[in-house]
Amino acid sequence: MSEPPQTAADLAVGDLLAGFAPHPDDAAQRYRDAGIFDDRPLWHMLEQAATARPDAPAVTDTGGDHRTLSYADLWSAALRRAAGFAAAGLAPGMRVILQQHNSAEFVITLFGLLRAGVVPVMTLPAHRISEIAHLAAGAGAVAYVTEDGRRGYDHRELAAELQQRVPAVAQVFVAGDPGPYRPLPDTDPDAVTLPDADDVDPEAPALFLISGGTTGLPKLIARTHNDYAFNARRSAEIAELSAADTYLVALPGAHNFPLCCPGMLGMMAVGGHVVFTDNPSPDNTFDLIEQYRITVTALVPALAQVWCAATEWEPADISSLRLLQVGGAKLAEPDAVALDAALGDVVQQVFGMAEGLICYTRLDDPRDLVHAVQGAPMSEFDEVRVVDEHGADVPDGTDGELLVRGPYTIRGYYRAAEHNARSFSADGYYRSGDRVRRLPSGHLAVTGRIKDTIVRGGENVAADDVEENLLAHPSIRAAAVIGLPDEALGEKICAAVVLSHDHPPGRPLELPDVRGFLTEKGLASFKLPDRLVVVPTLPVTAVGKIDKAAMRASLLGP
Ligand code: OOB
Repeated sequence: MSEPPQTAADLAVGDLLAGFAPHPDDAAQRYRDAGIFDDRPLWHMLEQAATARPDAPAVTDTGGDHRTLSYADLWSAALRRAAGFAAAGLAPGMRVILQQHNSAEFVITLFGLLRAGVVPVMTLPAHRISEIAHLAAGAGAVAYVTEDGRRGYDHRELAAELQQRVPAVAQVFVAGDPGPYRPLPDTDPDAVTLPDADDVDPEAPALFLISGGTTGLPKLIARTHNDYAFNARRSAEIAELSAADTYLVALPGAHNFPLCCPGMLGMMAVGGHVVFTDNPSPDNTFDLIEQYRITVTALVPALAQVWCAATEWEPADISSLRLLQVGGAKLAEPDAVALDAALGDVVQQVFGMAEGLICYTRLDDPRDLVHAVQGAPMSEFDEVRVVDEHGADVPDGTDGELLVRGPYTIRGYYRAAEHNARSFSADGYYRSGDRVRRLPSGHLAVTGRIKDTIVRGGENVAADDVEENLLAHPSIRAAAVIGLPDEALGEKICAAVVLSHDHPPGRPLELPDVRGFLTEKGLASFKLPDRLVVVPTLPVTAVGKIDKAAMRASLLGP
């Protein structure tokens, strides 16, 4: 007797799993036994909220018409979109590049894809052809879901280039004016067959996040139904979210932080209201906070600093804000203190990564601890090690590299065997590349990046060491230090700085001033910058991390 023919879904799911590194069975069972893995598809949380609180507001757009969808509206829109994708031939297990700005449409598309069993690759609006083509090829994507040119960049042009470079991307769906492509599809869900919850392997990838590395091309991070749902639920617990909360998505919604830490998925887990904006500047967001009585939001440190300053002049009443999460890059202690003073003890530090581990300061931690550390792991099942350059554990209070393994941390990047051999230990720990110090309480302070060093004349100089000392200069508000090629030294130290408001206008800040200051602070002479550039702002990546690759490129010239 011959085997039954394989369906498109069988083939696509098989292909999805090729190159995916799952949790070992015994670990997954342990997490299941502990209730961490609930063996449900990720979309279950929206379906459940739509059942429990159908009429409650789920999502609001603030870009155009301030449209609000209830949970029942959102779920039925997601089902129609799921049916549309299924009718267009997208089968469960297939991968699709998703690139849409913060909006209700973005959530409808995301849950439409999830409900159809299609696996979205969560790219950011700022990604361009080099990243999108790389991610599409790496994921084996068969479609690109994006938007028209109304937001200052025409993604339909990117689509044309993408289909040339990665012909497997056979279909393009466009929000707004589709041009030569297809509009976002919506169909009667009764007209097609969508997968049942039982058809979904909860240990298989539900979606792909993009690694936040600031050098090289991004890598694909497969997050499973089980691990990502836990990420959302546990984060919501720590933030003490309830249906009474309103969360403002001000960072790009496809990033792990506003998506799931707790972000919009955490809010769905409790049936709260999510408000979207594309414009995180205080003149816009403060009005939204007042209008919607926003209680929680998430920012990167550079934006948080802007918000802090704006409390001086923005008239809007933002007293509803009870939790301001700051993460993605290190929040300097004085900035944390200033934020709490300006906004009323609302700061929560978040140290997280798309690869998994999320650390939060807790709502009842003493404020001076909240200001000084980046958080403690969210789960007791997180296995954190801090190791020296030989891989040996260091005692608490000593700097070392953070290694982590646990229920929601990946065991390998997707389809990246060579890279995984370097980034993961044989026993499954992810080598984060972050330098941290652990306190006896379990809280972590991030002290830098392991590999962010400059080798100057044979001496190793940690960039963050110089940066931290530069920040102590009264004229310097922000600083980034990179190595530039030098014939004599191998590398020389270049410091890019942004002047503070205290710097006397009209007087340039010169290299000898800075070197003198650092010498007085006791910095070794080989760590002193060889070159100083004063810049209006430091270049940042799509999610606000200092972009040292871009800095290097602009300082080296063409
Ligand atoms: C978040 O995720 P990614 O994947 O964009 O970037 C992760 C990296 C970390 O390995 C670390 O180097 C840095 O970003 N980072 C921080 C930090 N939070 C992230 N460095 C110092 N202090 C912090 N608080 O950035 C991310 C994901 C989920 C929640 C929050 C941030």
